[in-house]
Amino acid sequence: MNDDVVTIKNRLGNRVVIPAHHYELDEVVDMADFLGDSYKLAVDCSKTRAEYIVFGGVSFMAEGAALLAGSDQKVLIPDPQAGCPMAQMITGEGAKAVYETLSARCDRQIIPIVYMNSHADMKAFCGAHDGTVCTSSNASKIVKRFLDEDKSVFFSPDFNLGINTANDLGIPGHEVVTVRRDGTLEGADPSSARIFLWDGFCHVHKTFTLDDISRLRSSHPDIQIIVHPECEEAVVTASDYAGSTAMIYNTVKDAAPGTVWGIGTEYRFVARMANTFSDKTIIPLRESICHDMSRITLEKLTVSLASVESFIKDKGPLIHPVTVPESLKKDAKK
Ligand code: CIZ
Ligand code: SF4
Repeated sequence: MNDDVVTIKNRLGNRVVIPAHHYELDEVVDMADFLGDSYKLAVDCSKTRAEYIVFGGVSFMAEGAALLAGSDQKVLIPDPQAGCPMAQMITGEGAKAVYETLSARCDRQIIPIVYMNSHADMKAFCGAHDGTVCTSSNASKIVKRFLDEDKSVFFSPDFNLGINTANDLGIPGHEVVTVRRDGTLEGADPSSARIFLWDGFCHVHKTFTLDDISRLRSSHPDIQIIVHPECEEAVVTASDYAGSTAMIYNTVKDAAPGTVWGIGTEYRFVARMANTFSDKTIIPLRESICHDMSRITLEKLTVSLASVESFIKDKGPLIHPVTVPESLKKDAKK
């Protein structure tokens, strides 16, 4: 099967690229032209001139590539069912209704900020309402910028990234409102609140617990704990560091040989780091897997690549094209 992907890729040459997210199966990562977190993949895809981008990742990431792709480029996802449950916890339409309700109750202008892990309709909603898209590495900087302008912020979809960002910025709890997915509000008085947090979550990162950290700290007294800010507030607080996938990777890469790391993010990524950085001891907080990422298999990748060849040859169907409606593109790109 490996040969199949390699053979087809060789025939297609630089007409095709395969980007893959760090959380993908090894068999997909092994075939990738470039690897990264969602932000790096979006940037790298925007630079490629390949006509066909066969995406190893979940649908919002492939959509991001389609958003930035040129009119002569096509993005394919080997399994369109590979979605991110967190990104699906809010829609552009739902967010607009909530935003209008909140705006009517808040004394300040509210700026919507959406995490990269979201669909194009959410990005378009933010773009159309003076808002923006953030990553886990620049969330604090972006939220701060708007707070400094005396605006309030509606942050979605990830509650944990939002509350961890609020903590980073020292925003007191009495200025934070949680917006439940059923529309109810909890916490601060909405009229004076500075930050409204949608209560979406990533089940992969939410799984890590304080017990996981205590267990590792007692068995490895020198351990340093590093987690992704999609983890629970208490877990982030009890860790030594928190940061994006890229930050976790670089911190461990640059650490001294012999150091011991407990890592709270997707298991396959942690297991690969343990292999790559074998001069350090790398232990997952627990084996938490993103099953949506697992939907992209070598077999499906091969089928997608083969469909590119048959499309070029005799206009066979592409398996599976990812497009963003023209009506969303302009606002989402903002
Ligand atoms: O949880 C995820 O899916 C992450 C951290 C994605 C990414 O690369 O930003
Ligand atoms: Fe979504 Fe979490 Fe999977 Fe990332 S790890 S794609 S946020 S479910």
